[in-house]
Amino acid sequence: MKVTRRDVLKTAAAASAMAAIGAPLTQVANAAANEPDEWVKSVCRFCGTGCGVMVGVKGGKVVTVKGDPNNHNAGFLCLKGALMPPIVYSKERVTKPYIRKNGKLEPASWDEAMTLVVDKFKTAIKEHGPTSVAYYGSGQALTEETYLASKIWKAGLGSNNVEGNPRLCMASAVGGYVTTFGKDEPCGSYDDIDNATCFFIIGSNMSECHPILFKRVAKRKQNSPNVKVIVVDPRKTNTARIADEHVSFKPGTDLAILNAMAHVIINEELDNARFHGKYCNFIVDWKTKKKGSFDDYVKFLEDYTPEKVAELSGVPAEQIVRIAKMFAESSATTSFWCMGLNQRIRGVWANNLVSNLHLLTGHIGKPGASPFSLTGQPNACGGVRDTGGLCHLLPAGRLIKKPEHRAALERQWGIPAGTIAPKPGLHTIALWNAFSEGKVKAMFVLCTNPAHSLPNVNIYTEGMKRTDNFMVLSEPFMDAETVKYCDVLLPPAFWCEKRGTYGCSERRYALLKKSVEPMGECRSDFEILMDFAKRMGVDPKVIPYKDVDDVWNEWRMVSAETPYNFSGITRARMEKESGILWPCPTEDHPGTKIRYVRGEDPNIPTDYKNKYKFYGKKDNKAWIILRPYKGAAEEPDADYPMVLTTGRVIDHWHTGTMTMKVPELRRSFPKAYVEVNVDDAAKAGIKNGDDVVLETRRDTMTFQARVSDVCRPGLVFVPWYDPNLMINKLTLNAFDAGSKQPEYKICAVRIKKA
Ligand SMILES: Nc1nc2c(c(=O)[nH]1)N[C@H]1C(S)=C(S)[C@@H](COP(=O)(O)OP(=O)(O)OC[C@H]3O[C@@H](n4cnc5c(=O)[nH]c(N)nc54)[C@H](O)[C@@H]3O)O[C@H]1N2
Ligand SMILES: Nc1nc2c(c(=O)[nH]1)N[C@H]1C(S)=C(S)[C@@H](COP(=O)(O)OP(=O)(O)OC[C@H]3O[C@@H](n4cnc5c(=O)[nH]c(N)nc54)[C@H](O)[C@@H]3O)O[C@H]1N2
Ligand code: SF4
Ligand SMILES: [Mo]
Repeated sequence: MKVTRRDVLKTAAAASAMAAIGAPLTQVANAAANEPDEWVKSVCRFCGTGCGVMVGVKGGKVVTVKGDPNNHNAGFLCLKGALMPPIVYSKERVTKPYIRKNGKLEPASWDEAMTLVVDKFKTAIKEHGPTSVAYYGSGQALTEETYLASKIWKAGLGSNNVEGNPRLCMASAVGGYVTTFGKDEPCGSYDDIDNATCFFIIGSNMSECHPILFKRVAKRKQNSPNVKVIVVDPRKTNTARIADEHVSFKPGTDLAILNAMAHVIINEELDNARFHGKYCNFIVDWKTKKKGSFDDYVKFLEDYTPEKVAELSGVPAEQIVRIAKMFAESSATTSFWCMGLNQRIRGVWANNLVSNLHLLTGHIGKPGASPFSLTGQPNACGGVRDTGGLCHLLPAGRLIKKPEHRAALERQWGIPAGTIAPKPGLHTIALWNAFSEGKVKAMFVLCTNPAHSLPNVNIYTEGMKRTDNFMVLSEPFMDAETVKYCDVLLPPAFWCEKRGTYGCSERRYALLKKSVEPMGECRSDFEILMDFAKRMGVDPKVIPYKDVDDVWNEWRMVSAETPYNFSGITRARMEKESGILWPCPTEDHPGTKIRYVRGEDPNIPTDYKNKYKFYGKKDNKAWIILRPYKGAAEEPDADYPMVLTTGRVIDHWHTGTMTMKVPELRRSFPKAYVEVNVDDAAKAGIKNGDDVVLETRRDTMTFQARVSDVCRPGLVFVPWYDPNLMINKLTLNAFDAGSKQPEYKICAVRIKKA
């Protein structure tokens, strides 16, 4: 049957609207206007759900995509995924290198551009030492690209200044998992959705940010009416609309709510003493790692009675009791969380507190029961967390600061002992502060748009304007904000124009095959980084790669000695299969859906004495860490009486460089706005559509009001996708002491009608 583009979009538009409430999506892109010559297996460019896509190619061009029926998304895609092709051919594509001359970007040859880049990096290292150069990458770069960049800097240039946007995104989740379990990354898989009888969704707007996963949750609920959904979010999001219990609270007080739930669970004797007695330690003081007893925990929780917490948080005590019982009494509870917990100055603590509930009740390590942190970007788990693309990490969960970990990598990489510098590099905010202060001299920015995405961004764009520092940017679109500030602009191959892997939220790694040739003079980020390293004189032994497959095979080898173990995830398997979940020690291993459980997790001997082994910790026990409630960095006060929070909408991706190019997506959200509660609006005399001035201690900006019941009173929300209304001029750059992740989710603001 011949189907027109209009038909596709009609279905797609309906699908987009319905995705928000979890109604079934049609396989929109299946109804392709053009029947392609070839379908190439790949992965969606956008969120951490990691949907498999089939890229339709005709005459050497991408003409359409459809969902991969063999991947976890079972052929479904959301609108963003379905509408990727026009982005590739945008008129804004950067197709040749540029050098800034007298303030203007002028076309240059690759050789001119790279000669200048290398000259700046070499001069910086010569005059100011290796810590004056940095790499700032992305959870959207391919695994092989991030692994390579991290190795070039740490093993080749002697600089541990390797950072990227995952610091803004997943750092608190890493901190949470590592402190609780001793190892990063979720222990369950997406299949848990089909077995859970209670979903505890906190600080995640899944329906808009992980739509295809949310669809699976909604389907589970629809098919099994006993399944309960709890949504803990100060906004009544689309996710909250399917909830049995929507818990709205004063932003930031969810730490107390989580402790109050533990209080209720113990009070009602709904804890699983057999589980936590055998498999958990209670850590009463994180600094000294002092172990205590269950009784110490009970005592600690006395401060968190539902009544006390009701007063603090604004949640009725009875609702706290109800959700605690729902969580504990279900046969299998899965928690999902995302930036509402991570982007907080107590992000790591918030992560610990969710895991505490799972450990207290034993809702872990069985089908349908797991504490599951949703990853935002398509490869934040993959490229960055797993292969060590941050300033304190080495591949496979090893740490720069540990001599034995550095030695292990030096041995595996065949480089002289002592090559890797012992001191971690600068974390993202410290790094951009140092760049703005002229202390870091040369920055390589790749696959991220920091001039839009950093918090309190005016400071950093001022810093980017300095003439005594240097920034090279690899960016496919001329209208990306950071292009305004770079000294050299390089044209990268985009998504389907290159080959490599993404690792999504559930530890699933899948291959993106190259579908078409790169446009113009574009080169893959792998090729760009290899060229850079060679010109920098990095020892060929450090970068012995012909192509990305060589990098992948090295990563398999490097991971093999660790519980990550990718040995069995060969390129040949990836070509055929639609993603494999690590650990996967052998070529005939199916991949791991449940970690830390004997018989499921290949890291545990089949004759191990116990069912569970939390091998990330020396004593094989998970840690229930006693974390108190602490407020936000900038609480509302008399001058700035309201809370500003920021986040996402279903149809746009981050800084809008890609989704703003798709007419259908742009039309649905053309411009940023401010969500105001009806009562607050009435008090301030604000009507729907009025211009409203938002003022924080950083900056002032005007947005159109959307008056609704989505935000609770006292809270306003602004989506951050709009380059013309960058809310990050107003947000705060305070960060979590452990994870160094900024508190994008809470700052103080005052609003008035314009
Ligand atoms: N459509 C779309 N999808 C995306 C992305 C995108 O740009 N667009 N980006 C991807 C990326 S990288 C990420 S990290 C994820 C982010 O995915 P999410 O974290 O789900 O999205 P956000 O909108 O940033 O924030 C989630 C929720 O946190 C709530 N929140 C605010 N303050 C608090 C608080 O104090 N406590 C709690 N519990 N909640 C609070 C907000 O009201 C909001 O609904 O999305 C991924 N998916
Ligand atoms: N206010 C506020 N700010 C936030 C957040 C928030 O919730 N609120 N969330 C934070 C989070 S969770 C995240 S993850 C960050 C994301 O922040 P960014 O990473 O800065 O945002 P993106 O728009 O995803 O930027 C990716 C860039 O890479 C380009 N690109 C696409 N493909 C390629 C490629 O193959 N190679 C290269 N070299 N470039 C490519 C895109 O055009 C785009 O400019 O923002 C953070 N900022
Ligand atoms: S849910 Fe995420 S991965 Fe799946 S199609 Fe949509 S944006 Fe892509
Ligand atoms: Mo993110």
